[in-house]
Amino acid sequence: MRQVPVALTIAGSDPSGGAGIQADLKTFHQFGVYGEAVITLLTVQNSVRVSRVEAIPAWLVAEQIAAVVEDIPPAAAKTGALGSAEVVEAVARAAADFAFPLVVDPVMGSTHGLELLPQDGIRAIRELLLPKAALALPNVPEAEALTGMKIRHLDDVRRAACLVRAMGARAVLIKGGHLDSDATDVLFDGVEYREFPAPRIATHHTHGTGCTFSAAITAGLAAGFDLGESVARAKRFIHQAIRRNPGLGHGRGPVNHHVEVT
Ligand code: PXL
Repeated sequence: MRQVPVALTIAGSDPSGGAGIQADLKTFHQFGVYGEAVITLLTVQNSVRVSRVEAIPAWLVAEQIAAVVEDIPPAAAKTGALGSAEVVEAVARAAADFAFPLVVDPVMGSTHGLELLPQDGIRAIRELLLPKAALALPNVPEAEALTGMKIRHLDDVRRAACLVRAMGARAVLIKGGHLDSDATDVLFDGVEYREFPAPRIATHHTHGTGCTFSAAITAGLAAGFDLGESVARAKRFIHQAIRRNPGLGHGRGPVNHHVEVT
């Protein structure tokens, strides 16, 4: 019998510790989950700027995944920034053999605007990776890039969730953080729409919010919670993590990965 749930992140490095694999591992740990991390790209960044993105070759990403999965297979995995169409393709190929759910966070740009995935990578996500996803969780700009539609209201969000699900993801959660209204997320599993509302918090310390949220969902799945419960727990966690941000950095600082999991 396993003593501890295991989760894997396949994502980029943020040396400032707020986003990417660093955020994922801290979140896994806070949820009582043992974390594994396959690195897909390196960024040079702090809370003020992202000045460089260096991709890791696809074969090296594939070798890392194979090594950890053969030895300590996770109970759930997530993807974050993948950096190139070739890496997306390598991850999709590996995922064909995954015996555990894959959460796909289709990261396209950093909070500061620097590109973390080129156009052909977006197409590869749509065509190769979404069909392998137990859950895809785009934010509004990412959902717009995937579907080609303009999203303004909650009605648009529901329609976009349906369209992204038609691309092959078993469930879709569109994050409302970029909407003008409150930060309502919409989950569509093919049967029903479920809304996860949250009041907007007035702060610019939101660096790594998406990574932390998807890692929290992945940790919940790894620990055996169902999808709805995993999303609800993750939503409570990220809301508190933003609200109680530690105020670090001279720019857009990180959220608080130490808040209680409830
Ligand atoms: O939040 C998107 C994201 C994902 N991965 C890495 C990042 C960022 C945003 O800055 O740096 C490595």
